[in-house]
Amino acid sequence: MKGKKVIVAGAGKSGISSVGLLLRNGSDVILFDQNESLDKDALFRNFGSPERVELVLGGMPAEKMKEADLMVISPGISLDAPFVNRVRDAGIKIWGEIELAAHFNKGRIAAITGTNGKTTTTTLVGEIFKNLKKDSLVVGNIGTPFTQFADATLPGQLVAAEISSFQLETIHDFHPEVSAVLNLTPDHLNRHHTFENYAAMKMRITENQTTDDYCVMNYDDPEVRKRAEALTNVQVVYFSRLEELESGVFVKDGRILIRDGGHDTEVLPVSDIRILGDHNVENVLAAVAISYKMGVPISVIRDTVETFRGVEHRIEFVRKLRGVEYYNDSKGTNPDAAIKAVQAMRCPTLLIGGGYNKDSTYDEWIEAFGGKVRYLVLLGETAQAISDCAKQHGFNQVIYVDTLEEAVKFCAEHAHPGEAVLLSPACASWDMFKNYEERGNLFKEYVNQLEE
Ligand code: UMA
Repeated sequence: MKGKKVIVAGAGKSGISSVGLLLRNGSDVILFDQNESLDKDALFRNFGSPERVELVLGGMPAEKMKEADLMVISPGISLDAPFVNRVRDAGIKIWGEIELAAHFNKGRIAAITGTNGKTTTTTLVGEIFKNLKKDSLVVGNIGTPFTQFADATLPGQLVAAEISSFQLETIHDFHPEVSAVLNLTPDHLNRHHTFENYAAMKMRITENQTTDDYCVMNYDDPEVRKRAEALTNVQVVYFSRLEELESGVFVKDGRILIRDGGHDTEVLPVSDIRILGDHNVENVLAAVAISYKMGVPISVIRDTVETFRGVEHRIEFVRKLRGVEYYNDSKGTNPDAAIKAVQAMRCPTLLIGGGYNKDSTYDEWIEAFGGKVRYLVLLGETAQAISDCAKQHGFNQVIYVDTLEEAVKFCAEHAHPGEAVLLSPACASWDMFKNYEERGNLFKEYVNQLEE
């Protein structure tokens, strides 16, 4: 990278972190973002050598392209964007932020993808790694760009990486030692157009793996299994919540077992897992399989799983007020994730949903209400579409609100003791918020402001 000129597209977390890595390693950077109203001074404050960064906002001039050797693209930018096509046509290589990180990485990567459960599984794997080696890293879509640390990694250092379909679109040599595909259901169809494209993008996580490597796959998910059966370049390790496997990680008589080379080892009873719901049992099974194949001793895996309490914004208990429990599931950014949350509720629930439009369908989510949802309180771009869908399924208790604060107030006024209020939007947050974290944090703030 020394002496190269690199365009970094997108000045969000990934872009800023990529610029940092490139500067540390001797490149000059053109930082490009289509948003003309970004605060230039604030952006430059992120960089140690700002004189080696040129900021271009709005449009990408042709002469800038001529100067560049490479473009590093942020995951939020679609490869269909017109400026990306022009860069490609100009013969400039395009790497994703993960590919740039992989180029510098010396650590041992466990890379986790799938539609849902990525963050929980990556967090748990990261905790397991940290309990074995303090210098282990947790990076990727989870919120800490890999490029922040990649060039400082040491041989053998353990890296737990959450990897999204957006990030996999622009890998070339990214090569995890253990990969995992947790599940596959439709998501991000506005970006990937079809489920087949989306699933194919997720499967790219195995693209550079070899028969010395492992891919941890969900045996119970037909879409994953079908694709696992077609894999020849890597050793597949299955996990299953429902079936006893010939080899892999599975539940038998309420206990989690690892079966390897015909030998069974008990990890722990399912009843010792502290995170709610069947989907979380699956996340634990995956994390056990991943850590085991990365060589972590079972005692370390067991001790970590026993004490793991889950992640923020994922069916997160916020507060109990006048007998009503409030849960923040802002990370429920697609119908499948939201189904898991509503299924995990054990009492009548006032559900807050709606948000950015990803062309999802909401039928299965509404069907999963199963008589448990008393009110569906809707906000954001998708409110009308969700309401229409709910009514088609005979669910009429729909309320529209303009703000999240209004949604919380409505629920606080209408919930009875013994009921729950759940923010689980089934949609991304980008229509009204910066990200799901901001949405979840605001929800918690409004809930905590409710008076006793
Ligand atoms: N931008 C453009 N043109 C575009 C789109 C965006 O110029 O067409 C610019 C925006 O003006 C903005 C910047 O790009 O300034 C934002 O870049 P980004 O959207 O790639 O966001 P980052 O802040 O870099 O965050 C990204 C991930 N975001 C997305 O994939 C949309 C974060 O995942 C990730 O945590 C972070 O990198 C660190 O790796 C978030 C996410 O929602 C959590 N991911 C999706 C999901 O989980 O479903 C995939």
